Amino acid sequence: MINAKKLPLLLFLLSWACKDPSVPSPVYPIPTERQLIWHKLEYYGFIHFNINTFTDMEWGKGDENPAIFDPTALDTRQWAKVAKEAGMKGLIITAKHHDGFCLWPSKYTEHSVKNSPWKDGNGDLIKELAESCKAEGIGLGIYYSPWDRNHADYGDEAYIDYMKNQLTELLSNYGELFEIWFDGANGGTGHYGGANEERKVDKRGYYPWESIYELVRKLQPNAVIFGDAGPDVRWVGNEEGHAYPSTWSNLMRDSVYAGMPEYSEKYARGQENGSHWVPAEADVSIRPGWYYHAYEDHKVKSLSHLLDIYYKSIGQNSALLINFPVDRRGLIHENDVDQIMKLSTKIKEDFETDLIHDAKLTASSKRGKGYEINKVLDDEWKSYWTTKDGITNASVEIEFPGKIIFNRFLIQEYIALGQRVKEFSLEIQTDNGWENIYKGTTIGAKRILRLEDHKTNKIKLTILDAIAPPTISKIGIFNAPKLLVQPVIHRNKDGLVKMEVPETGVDIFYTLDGSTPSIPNGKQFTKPFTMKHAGKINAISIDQSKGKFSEHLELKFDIAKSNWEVIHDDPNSINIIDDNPNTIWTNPKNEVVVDLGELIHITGFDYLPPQGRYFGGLIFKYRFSGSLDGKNWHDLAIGEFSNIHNNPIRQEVRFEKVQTRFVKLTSLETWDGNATQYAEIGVLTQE
Ligand code: FUL
Repeated sequence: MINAKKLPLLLFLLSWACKDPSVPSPVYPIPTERQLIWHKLEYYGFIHFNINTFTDMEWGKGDENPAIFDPTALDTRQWAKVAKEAGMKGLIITAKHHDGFCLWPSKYTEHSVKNSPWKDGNGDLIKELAESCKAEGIGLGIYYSPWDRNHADYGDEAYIDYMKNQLTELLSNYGELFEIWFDGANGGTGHYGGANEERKVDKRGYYPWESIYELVRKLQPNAVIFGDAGPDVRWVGNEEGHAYPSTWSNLMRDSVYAGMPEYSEKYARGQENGSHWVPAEADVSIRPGWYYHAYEDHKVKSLSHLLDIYYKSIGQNSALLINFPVDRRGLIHENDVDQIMKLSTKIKEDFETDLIHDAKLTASSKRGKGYEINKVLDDEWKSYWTTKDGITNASVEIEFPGKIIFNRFLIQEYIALGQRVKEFSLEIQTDNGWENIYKGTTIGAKRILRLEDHKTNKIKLTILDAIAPPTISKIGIFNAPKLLVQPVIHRNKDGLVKMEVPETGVDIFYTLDGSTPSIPNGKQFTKPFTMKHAGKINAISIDQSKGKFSEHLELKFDIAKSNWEVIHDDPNSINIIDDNPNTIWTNPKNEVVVDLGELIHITGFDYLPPQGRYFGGLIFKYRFSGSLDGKNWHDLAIGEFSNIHNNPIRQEVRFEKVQTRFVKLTSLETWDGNATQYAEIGVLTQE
């Protein structure tokens, strides 16, 4: 019998037991509201377009004549459309780069579009882009270089006023901005109003960052500020676009300053015990350079490279900022558009179906109502699973009605309460029990594991260690289709042929008779083989489980260079006949002789200029000669490689069939007057 006197106490105890569990306490540091909004952007674009586009430089000196800024078909709407269609949430534009040239008609300088022929000096590129971004529903951000190689006062107090005045213009006149990007490169040689000297600044003390940040906060309260040291978003420490398997959003911010030499090594990964929330942003250009150079038209990153960047940035707790070097017309080049669209199609494909919705989830620790494990299934950040206070080790079993195949595992922490997970593992159930397939460290805003195919009906996620009870807002499981790109084929000097694809589980089929390969017609590539003669290799990548295949690749090879010899003492001269496009030779003389090892009929020759990012000595005017004995020479071709400096691809020259044993390539003139460089030279034997 219930004692009536004790009833109030019992009711109290009952209501206490049924009470909703409390919100887990935050683990500091935590993101600000503006950082949380920024986290959701995840992927946005960079535009490098400026006076450098017209000087073909990466870093302008500041002495450029604004009259050269003259795009012929500038269309900021095209930029915004490309970004939007690619899935990007905004664009950041180089309003002023190190050369000081301004894309808006700033009141405070003559080094700007107002003195250019573009729109007769009446144009305002920032305004045009702001309108285009608005029309496409994406955000706008501003890159502003603190270093200014044009300004006479750079290095003095007066320049700081100039900087603040310019920032006031940029932050007041173009609507809401989502990010202000301060570059870490600071001080060095420059024009500086005609002084033409080197100016070093004290990286810690010269810029009054606190008052600059105050100005940004006042004029753009919702914008995040990017810099090596944040304060809101930090540099990832490389320009290759990747974060790290362990990436913390916490940073010892007060120990970092812009342009510090040890930053990449010591701070770029963040720190578990970092004092401030300063998440990473990975920046990378879609081409080798940040600015447009026609000679990089054939160097736009491949789909497999871009996909790698995506998984290593967004998939490793970082935002991703991909740069488009807008060309001299004022457009994102067709090649860049093609590649970025391929990336967006592939990402959509990879995450099309989340298999987790068919599964039953069980968590080892339950906090209670409002924090159940099924909270990881929706797309709402604010709904998350967490454990009881004090529990920092817990697991989740994900059970499917039957066996599934998966190769991507996506997980997100509810970062509004701080980044917590320090160590986790992933297991699958096999006939022999649980098998570990991954052991990792941080998760953060998003972690995506790019795995091999695994077949199972049960997956177990274990949080092995965390700073505080884990708060997991999303888990996703996907079976991404294989990346089916053309195989990469390489034949070495001795004629050994190798073929590669970027993903496991993809097979290569090829033919040597010129026909298109397929599964019945073609041989599967299993190991390198030798092909010394001239011929064609046709190859495709096939995902046999799905019956899907890539576009086919046809490569023509001439005779292998196995018996060839460069007649020169320099051991590096071999680089020009090693059939490796990445090795080069710089020839102090202007001619080189190659012994082909036997008498052969040739119908032409080819020259591959150096393929690295920085090169010189490209042959402009040439003479190609042949000899039976290496002493008596006769000219076979004389001519010029007219556009090689813009487009440094393989050059092929044909002539009447002739028998020869020695060949000589003479560089009558190089494009820049420097000593001749070669990646490869070869002969053609086919008609
Ligand atoms: C660097 C700059 O020096 C490059 O030119 C480029 O703008 C890149 C995004 O940042 O620090």
